[in-house]
Amino acid sequence: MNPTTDFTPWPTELQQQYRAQGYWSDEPLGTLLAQTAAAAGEHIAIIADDKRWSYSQLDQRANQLAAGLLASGLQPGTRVVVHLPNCGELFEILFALFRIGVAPILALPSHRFAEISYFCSFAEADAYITCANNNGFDHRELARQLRHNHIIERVIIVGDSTGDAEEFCALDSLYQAPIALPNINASDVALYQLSGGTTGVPKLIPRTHNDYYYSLRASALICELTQASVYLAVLPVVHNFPLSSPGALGVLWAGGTLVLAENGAPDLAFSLIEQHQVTVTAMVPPLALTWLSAAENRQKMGDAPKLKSLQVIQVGGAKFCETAARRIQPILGCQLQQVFGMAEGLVNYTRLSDDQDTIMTTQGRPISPHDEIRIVNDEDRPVADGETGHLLTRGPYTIRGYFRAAEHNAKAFTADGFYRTGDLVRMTERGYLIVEGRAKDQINRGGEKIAAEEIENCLLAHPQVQDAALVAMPDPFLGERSCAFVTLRTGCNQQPLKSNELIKASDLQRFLRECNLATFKIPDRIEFIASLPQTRLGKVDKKYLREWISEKLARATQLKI
Ligand code: OOB
Repeated sequence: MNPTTDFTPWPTELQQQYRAQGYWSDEPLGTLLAQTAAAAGEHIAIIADDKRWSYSQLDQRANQLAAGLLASGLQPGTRVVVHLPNCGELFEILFALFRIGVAPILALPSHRFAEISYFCSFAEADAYITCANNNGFDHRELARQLRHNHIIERVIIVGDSTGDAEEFCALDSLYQAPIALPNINASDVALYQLSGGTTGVPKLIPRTHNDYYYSLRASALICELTQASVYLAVLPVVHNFPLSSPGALGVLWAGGTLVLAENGAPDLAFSLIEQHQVTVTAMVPPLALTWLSAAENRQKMGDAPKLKSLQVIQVGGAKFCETAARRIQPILGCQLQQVFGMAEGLVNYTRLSDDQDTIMTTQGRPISPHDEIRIVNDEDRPVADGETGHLLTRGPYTIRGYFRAAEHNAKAFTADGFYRTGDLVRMTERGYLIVEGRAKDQINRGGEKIAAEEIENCLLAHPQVQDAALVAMPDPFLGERSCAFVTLRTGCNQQPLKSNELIKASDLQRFLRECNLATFKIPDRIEFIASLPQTRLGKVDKKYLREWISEKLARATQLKI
C-alpha cells in the first residue's frame, strides 16, 4: 500500500484532538454489532421479506462468515467489491468484512459492467460479492464477463449459485465455526463509498472505522434513535444516506430494528410501515413526491394508508422544495427532517426540535461542533455573512483525499485540507445551511449523481460524435434530468455526414446503453447542434446550454397549456 495516494490521513494534531474530544473511539465497526448483541441479543435486528435476524444471530453469522472468508484466502488489508441490493445477507457480509479488515467497495445496485469492472481493476479488488439476480438483471452474467476478461478471479454469490461451482463460490458454503479474528486498527479504512463525481471516472472514498463510526453514532443521537426505532430502508442501503445518516448502521448501533425493502414503491412501503410499525425512513425528493400523491389519492378513495407509527421522514440527496416540504406533515402525518450530506463526509440535519420554518426552509446544520464550514467566493475568500458561496468543509469524518487520485485531490481539497463540495450554499444566522445551487459539473437526477465528464467521454467514443456537453435540465419530478448537446463529425476518417438526421438521438442512447453504464446515466435528451458555445475563456458555455434547454422546455410546456 502506498499511504500517500491510497489514503490521506488527518494531521496528527487533529487526530489527537478528535480522540481527546471523544469523536474517535478507536473501536472498529465490527464491535458495533457485538455490543448491541451483548446488550439485546434476542431483539430483532433485521427484517427482510419473511427472514429475520436477531442481534445475536446476526453477530454469530458475521463471525462464522468472517472465519470462512479468511479460510477462503481473503487477506486483511485488501479490498472487495460488494454489489448487492437491499438484503439481510449484506449486513452479515459487511460485519464479517469489518472484522477481518477487508474493505468493501460499496457499488450501487444500478451499477453495471462499466462501473463494476472499473472498481475491480482500479482498486485491485480480491473478490466480487454479488447476488444471482436482481430486478431482472443477471449478476452472474456480469460476474462471468469479469472473470472472462481476467478482471477478477474470485466471485462470491449470495443466493442461487447452482451449476456454477467452478466459476462461483456460494456465500452459503463459507460459514464456518468462529475463530480468533485479527486485530483491527480503527484508523484503517473500513469501507469505500463512491463519489457522485465530476470527473471521467468515479472516485473511491476511503472511510475509516473511526470516522464512520463517529458519524453514524452522532447521527443516531441527533435523530433520537433508540431500541424502539424501526427504520425502513427503501433507498439502496449501501449509499451513505441510508447506511450511516443514521441509516441502517445507526439503527443497529441504537439497537433498533432495520426493515429492508426492495424499493420505495408506496404499495410496498405503506404495507411494510403498517406491518412492522415503522417509525422512521429516509428518501430522496422524488420519492417523497410519489408518497405524497399516493397517500392523497388513497385518502380520496377512502383508503388512507395506515402510517400512524411513522414519526420521521428524512428527505435528502437533492434539494427538497419548500412547497413539497410543507405537505409532509399534513398528508403523511409525520415530521420532516431535511438531510444534506455527501459520501465524502459532512452531513447536515434539521433537528427534530427545530421550529417549522427552519425545517421547511433549510437543509440543516452539521453533525459535529468540529465540522468546519467555510463559504467562499471564486477566489477562495470568505463571503459576507449570509451571502451565497462555495461550501468548503473539513472535520472529524470528512475525508482528506480520494483513493489513488493525487492529481484530482490537489483540486478537490484546499492546501489546508478543506474539501471543495462543489455546492453553493448560504448560512443562516443560526448556522443552518441553505443549498442554493451547484458549481460542480454534475447532474443531480433526483438524488442520483451523474458526472458530466464521464458521459461526455462515452459519447466521444462514438465514431460520429465530434464533441459533447452534458448539462442539467429542469424537471418537475426529479428536479433535474440530463441533456447531452452533441456536435457531429463531418469528415475525418468517417463517412461525411450530409445532415444531422443521419444519426438519431435514440441511436446515441442505444450506443450508451451498450457501454453497459448504470441506466440513470443515459442522457434523457440529446440535442444536436452545429457547435458548442464557448465562454470568453474558451471553455464550453454550459450555463448558456442550461438556459437554452430550460427556455425550450418552458416554451414547449406553454404551448401544451
Ligand atoms: C448524498 O451523498 P452523495 O455523495 O450521493 O451526494 C452529495 C451531493 C451534495 O454535495 C449535494 O450536491 C447533493 O448531493 N445533496 C443535496 C442534498 N443532499 C445532498 N443537495 C441539496 N439538498 C440536499 N438535502 O446525497 C447524501 C449523503 C448522506 C446523507 C444525505 C445525502
